[in-house]
Amino acid sequence: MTTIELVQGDITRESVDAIVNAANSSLLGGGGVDGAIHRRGGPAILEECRKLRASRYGKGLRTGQAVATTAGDLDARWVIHTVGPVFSATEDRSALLASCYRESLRVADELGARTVAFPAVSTGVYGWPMDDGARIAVETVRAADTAVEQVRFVLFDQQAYEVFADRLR
Ligand code: AR6
Repeated sequence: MTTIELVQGDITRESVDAIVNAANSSLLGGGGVDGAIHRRGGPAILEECRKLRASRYGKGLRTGQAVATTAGDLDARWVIHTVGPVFSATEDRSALLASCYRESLRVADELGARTVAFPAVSTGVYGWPMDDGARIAVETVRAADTAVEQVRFVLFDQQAYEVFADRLR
């Protein structure tokens, strides 16, 4: 049984087994939550991302997939990097967004992580509407077959927090 918690704040401040990063396929960092995780987590994360690119992800991590690295200086054991889909008004990409949550939990299970913090994947630079992003996040985690005991959605602002809170009700 996985319990779901909501927190408003900065995900890089969370103490959990694994923090999920809304990355891009290059795995080499970016803005938003990705930039914040690399800044606070320090160079060890990027170093491991580079090694992953050299060994397994030369063409990049595909949308909807997830892979783990060290969490560097963060108060977590691992960062799980996942690549959300860019929102499209003409094409339904929600299965890819659901895959980000499912695959991240699958990787968490492989690692033996029991507590996992997620940001609202794709709802920033990638343009996904918060309400729909929250729906997919909550539905997918609720339906997941996982040994993770606690999922914490960490929402950056009050508005995102309220949208997730509505979805959880
Ligand atoms: N803690 C929690 N949530 C955050 C934080 C934080 N420190 N910073 C931002 N958010 P985004 P995406 C929220 O843009 O849409 C990057 O450049 C933010 O308000 O980080 O998946 C990557 O390298 C939003 O609700 O990720 C990719 O190129 C949510 O996190 C691209 O952006 C996701 O916003 C991925 O875009």
